[in-house]
Amino acid sequence: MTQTLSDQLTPELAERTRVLLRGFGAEIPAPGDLTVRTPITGGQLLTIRADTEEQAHAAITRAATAFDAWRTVPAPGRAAVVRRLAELLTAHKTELGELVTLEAGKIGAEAVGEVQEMIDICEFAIGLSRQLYGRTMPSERPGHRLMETWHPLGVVGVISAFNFPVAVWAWNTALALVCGDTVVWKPSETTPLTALACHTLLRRAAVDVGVDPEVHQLIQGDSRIGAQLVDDERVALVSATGSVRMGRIVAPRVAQRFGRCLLELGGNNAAIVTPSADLELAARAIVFAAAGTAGQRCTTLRRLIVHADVAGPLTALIERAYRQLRVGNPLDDGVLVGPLIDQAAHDNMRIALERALADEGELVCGGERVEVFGDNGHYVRPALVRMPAQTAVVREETFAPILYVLTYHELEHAIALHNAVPQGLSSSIFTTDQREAERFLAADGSDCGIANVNIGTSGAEIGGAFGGEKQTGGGRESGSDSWKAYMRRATNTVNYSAELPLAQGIKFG
Ligand code: UN1
Repeated sequence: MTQTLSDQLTPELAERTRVLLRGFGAEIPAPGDLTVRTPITGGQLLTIRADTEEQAHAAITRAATAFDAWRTVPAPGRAAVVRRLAELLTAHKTELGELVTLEAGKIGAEAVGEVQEMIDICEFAIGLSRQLYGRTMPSERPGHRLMETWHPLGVVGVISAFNFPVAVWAWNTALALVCGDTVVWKPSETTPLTALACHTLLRRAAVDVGVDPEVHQLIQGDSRIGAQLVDDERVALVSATGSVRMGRIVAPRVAQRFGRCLLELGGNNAAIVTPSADLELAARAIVFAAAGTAGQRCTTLRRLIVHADVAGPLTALIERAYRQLRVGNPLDDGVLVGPLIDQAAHDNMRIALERALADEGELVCGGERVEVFGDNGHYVRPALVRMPAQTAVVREETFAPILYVLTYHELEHAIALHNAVPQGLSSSIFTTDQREAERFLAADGSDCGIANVNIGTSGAEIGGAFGGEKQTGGGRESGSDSWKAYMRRATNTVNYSAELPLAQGIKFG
């Protein structure tokens, strides 16, 4: 029955995908060797042709050529294309959200939220275009001025992941464009159609405001195409989002040619819940952070470190919420947990759960497959697992909805446990005790790039810098002064006197 439903649904979803693509003004790609599936049924939406090595090379050439003129356009003028993109995104918000749901499996609210995140970063970038500030410093020499200026960097290669198929591209692209860079985008091979939609909208925005559309290039394919961006000397910055394994390949290769890298790799995010916490609030935040996006955010909450005195009641609250979570077709209203991206994600979840149980973990609830469309699509109930210790499997990032619960007695021990993983992206503490909150945010508190109080680990706003430490890769994207990664800094000393005093008081001749 459900199997049949999926057989009927897949062609409908495929047709809907074509309608959406046409609505963005995109051409339906010619059939090719890359199969695009929807995680909703696991069925095929379209096939597309992956780019060849020559095509990717030509795209980088076009971006490098466009850069020559683009870098001389004043930054507020460059913002015009980003402003127009924001307008188009606003006009197509629902449809682009729907395409994200079809291709990545996100529920509607989260998919539209992702498009909103794109609009937010566009607005940020537009304002930023008038605030690419350099400093002036007092020169030690009379009649001299010392200052720094920020200049466009060059071609930026953006490698993005399936789980935020459009927002992370927008973080990079909106900033890169106002900074005067051109962009070559290699999206995940799992989500090439949302990429095609964004690429089409951006090119349209460029044409609408009289900007050379070649400032943005899209190349499609697997990691071999990505490797071209990594190795091409003309790509000044490689901004890559993905696994630690991918980062280990990308970073040394870019460093080898003295290129720059901006890495946003895995997270293994934890929340500490202290006895003073508002448990109802904590439970709500925890459920969204751990089960939202079916556990497939890099900011997903994966470890809960709870004081022994409140572990019982908190786990009970989370368990109750988990049992009520509706798992199903992300296109249906009321569904909160959509599918995992593919079979491999499902296998990884199963293996992680087996390992956790072998480590004497106790499954509180969840973890089982949910048959939404029979054998098709990989739907699971988010799992809650009580762990006696932070074993190897807990220290790894499994990109699926598993929340491990550990207990502590002393806050110092909780912070030590919190930091005893190789990743360092996001973190939270739930407490109403200011001392505990400040202790967590202090230099010897959370070692992550993001440290929150009384909110979950996921769902960051664009205004702050986004990224993390240790194996997360050290990069910062999005807000604050992350733009500096997309520009080069020049230090300028100007002598407006008729003398030639040397620095450090040196007399020469
Ligand atoms: C990601 O999962 O790669 O903070 C990005 C969040 C989102 C971005 C996640 N704003 O969860």
